[in-house]
Amino acid sequence: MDREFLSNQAKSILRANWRDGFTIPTGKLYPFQWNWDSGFVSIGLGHYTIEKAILEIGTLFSGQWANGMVPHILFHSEKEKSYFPNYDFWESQVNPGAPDKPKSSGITQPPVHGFVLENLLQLHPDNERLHRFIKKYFSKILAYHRFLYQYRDPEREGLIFIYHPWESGRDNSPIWDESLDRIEIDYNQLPPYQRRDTSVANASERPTSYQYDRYVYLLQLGKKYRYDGPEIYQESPFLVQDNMMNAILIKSNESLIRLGKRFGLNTKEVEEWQQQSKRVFDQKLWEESLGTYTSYDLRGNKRMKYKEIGGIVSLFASIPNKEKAKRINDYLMSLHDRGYYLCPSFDPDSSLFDSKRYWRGPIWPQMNWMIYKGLLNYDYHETASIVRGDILELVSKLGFYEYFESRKSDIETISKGYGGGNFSWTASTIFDLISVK
Ligand code: 9WN
Repeated sequence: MDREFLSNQAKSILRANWRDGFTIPTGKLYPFQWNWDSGFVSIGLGHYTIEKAILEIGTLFSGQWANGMVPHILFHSEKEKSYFPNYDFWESQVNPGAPDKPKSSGITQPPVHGFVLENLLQLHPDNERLHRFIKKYFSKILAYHRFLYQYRDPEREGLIFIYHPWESGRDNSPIWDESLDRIEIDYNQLPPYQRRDTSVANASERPTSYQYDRYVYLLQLGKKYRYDGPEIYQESPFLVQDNMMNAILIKSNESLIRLGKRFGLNTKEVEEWQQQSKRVFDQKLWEESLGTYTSYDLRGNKRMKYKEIGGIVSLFASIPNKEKAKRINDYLMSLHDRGYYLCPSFDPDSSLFDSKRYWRGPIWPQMNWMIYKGLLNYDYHETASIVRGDILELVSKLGFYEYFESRKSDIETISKGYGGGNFSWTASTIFDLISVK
């Protein structure tokens, strides 16, 4: 691995993807600002321009709704038409608390911003501008978490739900299949639409039309109820307490508590959420027979019994005790020993595994970044170094793609990664990982 070459390339990708105050994930496929992408990007930017790192998050929160939600996409340009569903399909103005500008989607994504700000502070402990930013944005992030606990946890259980696979960040993971299969599409009711992604990326690496119809169905359901109505909880066929969404929320809560204490801000509310969430996550989602944390299907009233990458992110949020963490670590090492790059996004032993298709098996850089940090929380240095080394090797060999092949045996026969190229979170997380000596 040529460290200097990689970091120069990473920097030039982040520069090229920078727009006016934010970074697009990749030129052709995703031409707007995405919520959790922006968080990861800010960490990379923080290494060489704290001003842009701050601006990235500031721009994202300019799209925050009055109810506290930070949307999963901000459509800063209304002229850019190359993405579906665009702002005119989402119609965020159905919710009176959605800002008129920027236009946005109506759903959210994993709330990474608390831990992102803490990471920036670790990089720049004495930067006064960053201190001021954190003090100001603390309450905005808190309002976002409050939205999640109020609107997405109506029973006040301590775990929040998602009602669209796009909220999970792991769009077409096989864990969603059963919930999506519940949806009967009436083609007289489904509005006509035209996908854009398959004209930019290889269709065999993207979700199928069966899945896309159901994504559109759920979007329409959200829109019908202004994207935050209580009817969504009552009616949505897709209603899941996602393990990763909740683990990331817990991780960001933890960061907010530390940041709040550092800057003398009130942390009472977030400490209360945190206490309950951490305990309930561990009790409700751990599946002993699989040795991992699952997601919970609120519609089907059951754990979704799959081994997949979301459960591993629990390490990043310091949720499992030592015994549980050991089972997760042993599992990762067994995959490594059997010729997989770490960490495949889905269980290679399942018939639903696909090492090439979106979220059904490939390796994702930002996931490796979180899992690397998570393993270090438990002193699993060897596994952590494999997780870091594998993603650096994949990017060195195949380029700064969105995601990568997970079978080592297949790697000699391919010359590039999958999905979008010159990808921002790939550049950003690689930048951060190579800064570790
Ligand atoms: C829908 C931007 C986003 C990521 C998601 C990833 C993919 C979008 C899509 O791209 O989702 O949000 O059109 O497939 O699954 O995690 O934030 O990079």
